[in-house]
Amino acid sequence: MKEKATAKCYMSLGSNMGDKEENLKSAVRLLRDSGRITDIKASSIYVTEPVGYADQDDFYNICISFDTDLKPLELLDLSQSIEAELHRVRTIKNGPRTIDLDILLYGDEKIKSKRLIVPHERMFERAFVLIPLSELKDIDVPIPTDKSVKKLRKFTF
Ligand code: PH2
Ligand code: MG
Ligand code: MG
Repeated sequence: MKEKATAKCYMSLGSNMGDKEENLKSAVRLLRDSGRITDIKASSIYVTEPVGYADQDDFYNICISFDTDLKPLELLDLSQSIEAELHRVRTIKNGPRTIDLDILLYGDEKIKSKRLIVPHERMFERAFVLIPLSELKDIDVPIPTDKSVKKLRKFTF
């Protein structure tokens, strides 16, 4: 049988409400359990100061890489269904959330549609994205970074 074409993707995940580490684990397990995502690799967990809206708890952030046969908008749909399942409620823009899944890179595609922009528009200015991502991909991380991003421990799911 012909193998389905897959793309290598990178995602940033963040949580700053409830059991943050468990929220990250649940999200990665739900991605895996979709059956459409293979070869998941995860960075360490980082504790990061909120960027943007400041009056909220610190985040736990990770990055993951994986292969998928989902098309970009299908991957976005899956991410948003996982956010809904983990009880993310959208209130304040950039405010507290149980889980946020952001597509950073999808193969080497450049996408500008109403729902999705890839590469993620703000990824190159965010230390909480670039530092975990640098564990998975050879990229330049600008230093010094503006906000505190501290490695906490290895992440397993
Ligand atoms: N996500 C945001 C806004 N600010 N700050 C940190 N430290 N980590 C995040 O994941 C984060 C943020 C919007 O999604
Ligand atoms: Mg985000
Ligand atoms: Mg998001």
